[in-house]
Amino acid sequence: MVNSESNSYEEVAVIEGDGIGREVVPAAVEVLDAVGDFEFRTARAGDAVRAETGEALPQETYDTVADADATLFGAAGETAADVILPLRTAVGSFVNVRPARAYPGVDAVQPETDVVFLRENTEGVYAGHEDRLSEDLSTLTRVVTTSASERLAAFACEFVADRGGDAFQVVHKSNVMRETDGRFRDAVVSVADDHGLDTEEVLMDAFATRICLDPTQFDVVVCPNLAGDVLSDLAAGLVGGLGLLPSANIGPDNALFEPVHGTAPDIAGEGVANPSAAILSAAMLLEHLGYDGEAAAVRGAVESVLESGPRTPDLGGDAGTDAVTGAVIDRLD
Ligand code: GGG
Repeated sequence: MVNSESNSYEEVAVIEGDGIGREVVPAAVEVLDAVGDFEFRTARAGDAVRAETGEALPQETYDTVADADATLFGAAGETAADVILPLRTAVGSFVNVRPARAYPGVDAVQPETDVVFLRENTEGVYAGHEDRLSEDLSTLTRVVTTSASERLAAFACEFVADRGGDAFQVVHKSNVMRETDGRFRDAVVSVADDHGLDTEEVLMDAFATRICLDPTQFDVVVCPNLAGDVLSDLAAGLVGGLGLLPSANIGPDNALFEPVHGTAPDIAGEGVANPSAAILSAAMLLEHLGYDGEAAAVRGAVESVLESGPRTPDLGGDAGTDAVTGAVIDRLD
């Protein structure tokens, strides 16, 4: 794929990370290779690199990601905080887009689920201000700024408008965290008002119940950082598991794509990890780079395989990662 500005192949940084990241990322790269020509730049991060070098995220990897047109990342285990958070910073990401949808043919607790979480990606409890104050006491400072909340809300308004919508839900817990979530809610609602969009406020605990009972109430859901992480994993449970959820960490000029799942140490190395979330993340990468046709072809192929192709054990099948990936490639239009 040729970058129109530099007139060279798009550079995609590839970081497998740990555990099943080493199985599902190569699968997604195979699919990208099947739909176009990319300049892949492989880089290392995670538990294994830290064990070898003492550093979970070498500077070289950070630079590779910052310089690439986009990045495909797998998963990090114990070192997640030392890898994922700086990688999101490397691409300047302020929002993590996490679509959770049920697919025909996949056994889902809630087959009508089709929700996109827009997760604030820079602050909240993820800001990293933790302290051990004594043998008995540790604390965590939760950071919420009006500017980050407004930036997320502006993205949400554009995202909703692009989908032809006129409203979104705002999840928070401002009845308890009055200052932080109150600030988040006020900023998001005010930006939506300025854009002429309606918002429905939903307390995050109530949201957890409501989405389990009837996910059709929700479409685009704007969340603080940790709530977005937890609630999207909950939604994964409604649609058939974490093997199905892709994500995009979007920044102003760069982006990083990763399956929502982690390293899955219980099945790592067995060749049975579901590659769908990583391949769907690659589809989001293609769309982000402007290759809408290729993105649609990849999504269509994944959907077709989920409906009537080989499936990995998490979806009740006995196929391996390679068989599912091969079937996706065979079904690309
Ligand atoms: N694929 C990303 C990954 O490693 N997920 C595990 C995890 O701990 N994620 C935390 C987060 O997304 O903030």
